[in-house]
Amino acid sequence: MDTTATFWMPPSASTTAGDVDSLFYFLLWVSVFFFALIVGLSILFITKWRRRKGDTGRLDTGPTKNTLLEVAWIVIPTIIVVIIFVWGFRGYMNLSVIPANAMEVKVTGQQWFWSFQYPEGASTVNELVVPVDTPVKLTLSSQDVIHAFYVPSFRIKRDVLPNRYQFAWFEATHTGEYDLFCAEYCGSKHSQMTGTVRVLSGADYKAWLEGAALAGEGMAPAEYGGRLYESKACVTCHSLDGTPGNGPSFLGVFGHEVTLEDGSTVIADENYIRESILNPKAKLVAGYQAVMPTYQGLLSDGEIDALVAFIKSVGGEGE
Ligand code: HEC
Ligand SMILES: [Cu+2]
Repeated sequence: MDTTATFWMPPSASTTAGDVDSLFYFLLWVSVFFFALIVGLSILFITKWRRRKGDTGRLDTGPTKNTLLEVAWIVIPTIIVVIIFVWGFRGYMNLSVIPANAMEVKVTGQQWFWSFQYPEGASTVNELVVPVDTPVKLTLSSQDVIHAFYVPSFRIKRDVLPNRYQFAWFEATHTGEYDLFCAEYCGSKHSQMTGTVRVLSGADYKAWLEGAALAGEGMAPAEYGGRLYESKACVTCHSLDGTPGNGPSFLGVFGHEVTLEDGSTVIADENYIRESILNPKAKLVAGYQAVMPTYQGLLSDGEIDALVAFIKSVGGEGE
């Protein structure tokens, strides 16, 4: 199997993709064949037996019964439909029955990003990192509305619902980067709810896990915070240049007075920032909706410190 895209299909890079594709091509060519047959015969009959000049207007009597023909048009389509059913059902089972030795990744969808938690404790946002040639089980859930986890190159798509777990699995056959989409309209920034699946060799994956544990080491906290601002998707709602988005801009927030929904005010200090990240609904900024997801469990203390340092650095204190 090769990973190049075709006219009809994106690259195929999972163990189940080949089967999905062959069934698709079978359906496609069966449809093309019958389309050509039916339209071709229609055109032929229309021209051959059209009313000509001098016709009296009475219909000729044709054959009234042809048992062989009738049996053929019942039996042949039935066989084709049964083939499609069996083929499709086997493919469906294949996609639904998760191999027992699969490594497990927890996937969370929320407006408007994906987050991933790995068995070893690492976590990522909008980037799923997996080893090649290893079955991966995804346990999917949503923090808010219905999303859908869709990786075209693996031919998997699964609805992601609040209040219950959904499952999907895949085994990547090639290293590389593959697109990840949300395939269920989930609000104003649905189209930006995209990401990447990065498939690494076994050794690179181990190295990545170790690197993830050391992330931010040797970097100034504000610089590391700037990375997290992008990698943890704060960037989708908070600008740095003063433009309000779904959330207030970070420009000049730190050290200033913030008016809250109930009319009271607070000074945006370290504790306020920290609380805003872990428990966004505790103090709502006036004029904004409570759409910020909690990052409880998604960010370590070190990461929160870095984000606080970053927000401080964005035209903060008395600029
Ligand atoms: C889905 C959109 C969204 C995302 C993603 C998001 N926020 Fe927010 N954030 C908001 C909204 C809306 C508010 C204002 C309402 C509130 O206080 O909850 C807010 C408020 C805040 C505040 C208080 C700001 C102020 O002006 O008082 C901070 C600090 C903050 N967010 C930090 C973050 C950080 C750090 C991240 C990333 C780790 C992040 N947010 C991700 C939507 C978002
Ligand atoms: Cu979505």
